[in-house]
Amino acid sequence: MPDTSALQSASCEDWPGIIRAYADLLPVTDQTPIVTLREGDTPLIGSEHIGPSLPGNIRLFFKFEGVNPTGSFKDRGMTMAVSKAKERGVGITMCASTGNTSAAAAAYSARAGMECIVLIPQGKIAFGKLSQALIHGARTVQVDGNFDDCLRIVREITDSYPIELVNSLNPMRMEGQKTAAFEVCDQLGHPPDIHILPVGNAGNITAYWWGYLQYREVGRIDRLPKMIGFQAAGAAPLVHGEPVRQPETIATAIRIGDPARWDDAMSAMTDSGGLVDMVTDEQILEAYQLLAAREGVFAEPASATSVAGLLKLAANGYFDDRPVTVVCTLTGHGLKDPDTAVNMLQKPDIIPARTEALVELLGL
Ligand code: AN7
Repeated sequence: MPDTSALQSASCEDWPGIIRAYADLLPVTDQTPIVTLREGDTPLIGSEHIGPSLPGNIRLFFKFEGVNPTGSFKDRGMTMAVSKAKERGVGITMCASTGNTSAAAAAYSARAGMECIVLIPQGKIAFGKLSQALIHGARTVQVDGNFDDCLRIVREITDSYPIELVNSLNPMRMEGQKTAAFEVCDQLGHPPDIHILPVGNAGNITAYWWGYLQYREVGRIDRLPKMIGFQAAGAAPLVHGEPVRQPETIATAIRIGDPARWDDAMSAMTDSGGLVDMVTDEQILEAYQLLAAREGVFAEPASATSVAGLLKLAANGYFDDRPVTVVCTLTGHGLKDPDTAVNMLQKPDIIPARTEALVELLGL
């Protein structure tokens, strides 16, 4: 007899996706239709180069969220948001996005048989992300404005029409994204001492904190990490303490001037004994290249912000000689934004199709 209970794992033994894996800690029932692409269970990769090269006594890990089904951490939130919307019979989802949210919303809505509408800042999202929104069939609209303008319009529309907002203002998005903190604890066998994240709309750092708090509450961990957020210097409202009207950064994913989860994220960082700071685009690109060239991990520029932040902290003497476990979340895959990689590096040499030409070029 086929098993029809929605909360049972599907018949294969694979990872069942974050909702089934953590159903006891999420607001789902066996009535919830689970819309999943088997997101989560992402690797916690030990650093071979960057960690050992830093002063102090740092055990460094990368939580590589780029290997989720649509290539970013947004899938964790979206499986929850779309499943719960489907449970209530909603037919249309909508979001504002710097790219990754729209990719995930488009994919999970397609999977659920729902329509999806995405608003993106014109010309300011990475090409891979645009391709995802389009190929998954989302009604994709470019706005002559920035992310904050897009989100304002989306809030107004979803307040007035029966359309589900699937930005991280939606509490179900936060529920899903918490599971990344659960996984980190399960993978390490304990919580990290310090968790560093890039901050844009400020949902993810908030969700991790809530995840750690819940894991402690249910007794699966007995202490909490310090939460440290890094913003891009041209889009650092939390650092300045006021909205940035014209945010600008190469890390387009976090080109956000007025984060929706502002207060929650500040509480997460303050309550945990962490901090918020910023790094320049140069520091972001340096970390981006270092991760790819020395660790073999290709994450998108916004993701490298966490590592750039770690390098900045280390250079400023933040770490003493006590052993610490540090996790940097790498939020999205580098293939999302191939243009940034190709444009910052030397173009490949071209040779005629003769072996001697290669021998000469390589100086063999
Ligand atoms: C790769 O897709 O806001 O602080 O609209 O794509 O939770 O916003 C993306 C954000 C970090 C920041 N890294 O997370 C969107 C969007 C990557 C991202 C962030 C984003 P939040």
